[in-house]
Amino acid sequence: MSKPAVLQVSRYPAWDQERLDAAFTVHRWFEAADQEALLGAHGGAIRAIATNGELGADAALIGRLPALEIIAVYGVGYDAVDVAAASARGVRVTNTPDVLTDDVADLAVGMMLAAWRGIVLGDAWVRSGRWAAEGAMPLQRRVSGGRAGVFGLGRIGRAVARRLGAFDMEVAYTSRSPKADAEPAWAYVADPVELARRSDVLFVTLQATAATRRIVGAEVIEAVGPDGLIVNVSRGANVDEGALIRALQSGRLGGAALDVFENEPNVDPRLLDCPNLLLQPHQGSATEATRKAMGQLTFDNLAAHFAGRPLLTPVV
Ligand code: 8YV
Repeated sequence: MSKPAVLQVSRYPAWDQERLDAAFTVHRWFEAADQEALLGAHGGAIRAIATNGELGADAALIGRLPALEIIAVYGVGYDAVDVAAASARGVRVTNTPDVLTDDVADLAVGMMLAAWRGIVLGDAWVRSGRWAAEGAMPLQRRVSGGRAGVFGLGRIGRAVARRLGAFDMEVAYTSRSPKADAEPAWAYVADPVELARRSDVLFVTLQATAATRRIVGAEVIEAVGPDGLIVNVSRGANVDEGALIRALQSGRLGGAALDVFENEPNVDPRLLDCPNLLLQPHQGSATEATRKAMGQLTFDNLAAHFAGRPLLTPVV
């Protein structure tokens, strides 16, 4: 029996690539010199798209694949997939929830620690000889006992909030509604501006949708304020990057730690000159163990689909 044809939109680690190549006839969109020619030659036979959180699959691509049955996303966020276009055609969509939650939460809390304790500065202080030449580095900010806001109490937001308990932080959160599985000590604050106002650090952990675009705008950013910190591990689109840059430049926001950006991987060059800004290259889930689990789950969803078994982690 011939192997199902898969359009591979994003590059995967070698271990995932081998498994995919063994099970499917894989057409590599990401390295095709002529993507039109690839579609012309194979588009009619392609039954699955294998993609990632950043690249997804838009309506135009979905529309070019008449035999498409499933889109498997290597990532929990599927905002880059046109889910409406897929479900209108009965195309299934899967993602990789749960397996990456701890890693993303670890990085979020790590970025807070790094930002407030000046860990990057401290490293440079030793390496550059400033310690020996000038003495101790400037005093930094205490983390333990602070007030944290978690904007979006989904899986990742909850994992962040749980970790903050270990730092004796006061935790409040915003979600569409109070969450039954929130810990009793976590206060529900419906209004994001109010949440920001009462937070020393605001974690942006909400799933990105059209409705959440730039939801962390000037008003929320300025409510975090000149002594506050914003940590974003969700999607760049959830934050108004222009407003964030202006607030950092003018001191209306104390600091930010960003793992995600509006235009990845080409970040706005103005960010590079902003004070008190910690940058990471969208690496929240990027540990070997987690990426292996994500690759396995992506593959298992595809394999289940073609074997006629229930999908493991369907979105639709
Ligand atoms: C990955 C992500 O960077 O899970 C997500 O939504 O954005 C990340 O885990 C990505 O999907 C892998 O390329």
